Amino acid sequence: MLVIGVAGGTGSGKTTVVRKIAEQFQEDEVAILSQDSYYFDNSHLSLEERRKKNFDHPDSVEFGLMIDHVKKLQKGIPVNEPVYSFISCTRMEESRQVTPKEVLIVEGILCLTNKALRNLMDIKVFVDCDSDIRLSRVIRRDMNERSRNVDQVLDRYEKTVRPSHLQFIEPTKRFADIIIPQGGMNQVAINILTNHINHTLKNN
Ligand code: UZR
Ligand code: MG
Repeated sequence: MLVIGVAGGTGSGKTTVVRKIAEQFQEDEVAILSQDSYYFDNSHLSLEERRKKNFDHPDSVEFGLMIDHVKKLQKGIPVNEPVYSFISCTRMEESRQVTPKEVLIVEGILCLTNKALRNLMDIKVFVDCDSDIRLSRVIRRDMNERSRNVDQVLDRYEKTVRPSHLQFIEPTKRFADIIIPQGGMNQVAINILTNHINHTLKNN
């Protein structure tokens, strides 16, 4: 199995890059694990306390479980990826079964911050994007999909998202094999990556 890690700031276009790569393959060839699913369940806290948490800090993610799941998939064992709600900031009762495929894409803002997880990756990708574009995307997305208002989004951006990006996420660019500028819009980079994956699959 080929493990590809895709990191980059919030709103950089990671999800789009991953979707565009996955579209180039058959459904039975590519599995995806999202770091967003592995946020710790904070249901013991009140909603207000949960919303105040720094979700851009590596400690907010249950990397132990994520690593365990990647290792299991590498051994050919299916796993149950948690389902996380960005609205309640808790883990849902249900989970999503992920079965091992030839390619596993691990995606998320902090997925290159953890050394043990990095070591499981064959290809490390960092999706790069100017912070003004990321912020404008995040404002739209969080208002549309994560039931926030503009003040809540900007407040969080100033207090946690931006400082944590600079402290934890941006520095992981140095671990990347490939840096993709202009994220999901960069069809050339997506093609190069897709060709490389195809080539590797054929030669295995
Ligand atoms: P992507 N996040 C939330 O907003 N709420 C949560 O309960 C958990 C995470 C945000 C997080 C981060 N912080 O920037 C973003 N904020 O999800 C990462 N704001 O998601 O990779 O899809 O951008
Ligand atoms: Mg995303």
